[in-house]
Amino acid sequence: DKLRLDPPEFTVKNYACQRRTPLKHNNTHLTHALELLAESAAFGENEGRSVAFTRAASVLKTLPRSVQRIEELRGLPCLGEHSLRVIKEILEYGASQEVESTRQSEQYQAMKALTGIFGVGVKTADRWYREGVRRPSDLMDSEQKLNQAQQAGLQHYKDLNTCVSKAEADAIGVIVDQAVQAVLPGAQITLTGGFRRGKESGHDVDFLITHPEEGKEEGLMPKVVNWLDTQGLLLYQKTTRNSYLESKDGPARPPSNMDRFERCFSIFKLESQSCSPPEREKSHQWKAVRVDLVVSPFSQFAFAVLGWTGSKLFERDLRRYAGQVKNMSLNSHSLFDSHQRCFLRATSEEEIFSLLGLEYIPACDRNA
Ligand code: TTP
Ligand code: MN
Ligand code: MN
Ligand code: MN
Repeated sequence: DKLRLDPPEFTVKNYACQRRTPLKHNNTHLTHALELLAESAAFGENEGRSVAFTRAASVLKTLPRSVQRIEELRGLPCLGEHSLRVIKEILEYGASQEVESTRQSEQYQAMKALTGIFGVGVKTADRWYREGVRRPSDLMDSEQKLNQAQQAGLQHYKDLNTCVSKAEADAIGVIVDQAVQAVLPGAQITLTGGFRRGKESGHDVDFLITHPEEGKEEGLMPKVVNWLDTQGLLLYQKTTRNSYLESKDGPARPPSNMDRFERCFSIFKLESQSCSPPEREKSHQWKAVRVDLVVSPFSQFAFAVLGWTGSKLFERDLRRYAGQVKNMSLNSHSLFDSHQRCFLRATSEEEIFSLLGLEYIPACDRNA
């Protein structure tokens, strides 16, 4: 048992917000497998199991080199028995039977295809699956009632399942900035989501809009949306107004991880870029791109940027850490200290990390 006396190969902190997770790492063959199991668990509405696999994958992303032997993982957090078994199988045989059979299964493939339709969540996809629907095309001539989002999602299925490039995200940024400046000069837009974390492609483009003069941002979204729509740039949009102030349960305890900013889930009609590739000319000259717009009051901006930069697991662990370790409550609007019974102000992400007693993690290292 000499092995047991050796010091652990790696040390990794418990919460994703306590460690650096770069975009590129050395264990993608393992993390892809675990993330597929996480996705499949989510399709089965087993959130606990899904998060467990996601956490296990995330720990492997922080390791400085590729794992060769299961023994190297001794002492690492968040690696449950099931995840370890899958990792071991892949290290020994090159693949996991469970992962491969899940990948091939009719249910996984159908759920993947159906939840890939904008506006379709796991519950709807699962109901359709039980009614015999397998692919988006099955919905075209079926009796199934589709809401407006789902109709748009089906109509633009191919485009919306083609990755958005950084160049396309930047082109959208130019348009959003034009719209925002036209209706409220001096307003500021910030690219958030995966692109802020340094991703080279994404499933959508996320923007946060604010104005340095508190209050000027009120009612901004409908004006921006109207400007974009008038220019013929929107294929779909659903605007939700700010529900922060009028809610009864107070700012410290939002009902879920959903925030209450004025927001717009949209589909942009993006004209193809100047160097239009030939395959575009054959079909159409534009591409449907999912864009999320969020408006934040200036006083909440730092919390909003932090909350909208992700990754989802990083956000989840930030909030869990705040609650479990610091007895504080963090969301995209504020930080509440339950012990002192007061809100803690911050004007930058650095300040929020510091208030939480955390080392600052730059956006590019939040790819947990
Ligand atoms: P996403 O756009 O879903 O994810 P992403 O940008 O990290 O990755 P992708 O490339 O696939 O687009 O969400 C971005 C962030 O926004 C994420 O950290 C969670 C946050 N968010 C909220 O805070 N509230 C919400 O209601 C939603 C939908 C997202
Ligand atoms: Mn995104
Ligand atoms: Mn996403
Ligand atoms: Mn988004």
